[in-house]
Amino acid sequence: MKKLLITGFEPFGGENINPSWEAVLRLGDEIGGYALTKRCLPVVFGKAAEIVLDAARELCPDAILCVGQAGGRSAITPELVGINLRNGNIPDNNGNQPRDEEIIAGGDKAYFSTLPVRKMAEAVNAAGISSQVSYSAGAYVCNDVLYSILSHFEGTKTRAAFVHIPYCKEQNKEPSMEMEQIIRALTVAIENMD
Ligand code: PCA
Repeated sequence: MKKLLITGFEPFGGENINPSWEAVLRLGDEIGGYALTKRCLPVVFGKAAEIVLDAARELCPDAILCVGQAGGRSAITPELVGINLRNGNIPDNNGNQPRDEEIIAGGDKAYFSTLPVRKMAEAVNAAGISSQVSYSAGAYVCNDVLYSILSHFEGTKTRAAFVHIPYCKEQNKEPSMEMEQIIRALTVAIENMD
């Protein structure tokens, strides 16, 4: 069976939960021919990516899918691109707030996701859950992770992508999505990664 490393994040920005980890935690252990290994990441620039890369060194996964909360979005949004930029509108959970810094000094400006994000978004939509490809993962910790893993695995067989999800209903913020729908959407996305 193929191996998928899948991650969510701890809460940040004053929230009590992060729906990304809540959803990842509730995913089945095997989906679409992949055995899932799950990790919860800190919302800390640099550290989050380090944990993904350490886990990947141990696991040697065929694919890596990182999931994060994007408050304000109403759809499941697989990210097409990670950019070499760190900028925090709020401090991370360690109090760092970089301003227009590079993630990798002198690194390539951007990398495209190596999993089929458009196919994944279309499949989620076809399952009746709103989804569209996003062309910006922002410049906060999620983009930091996406850029770092795409840079690290460039030219290798390990494919990677990032999926942003809306708030879940329990957070009492709008727009939001039912947790069951988020779990279903991630399941369908994983079933359509090949
Ligand atoms: N969302 C943030 C970081 C952690 C998360 O779940 C982001 O979009 O960068």
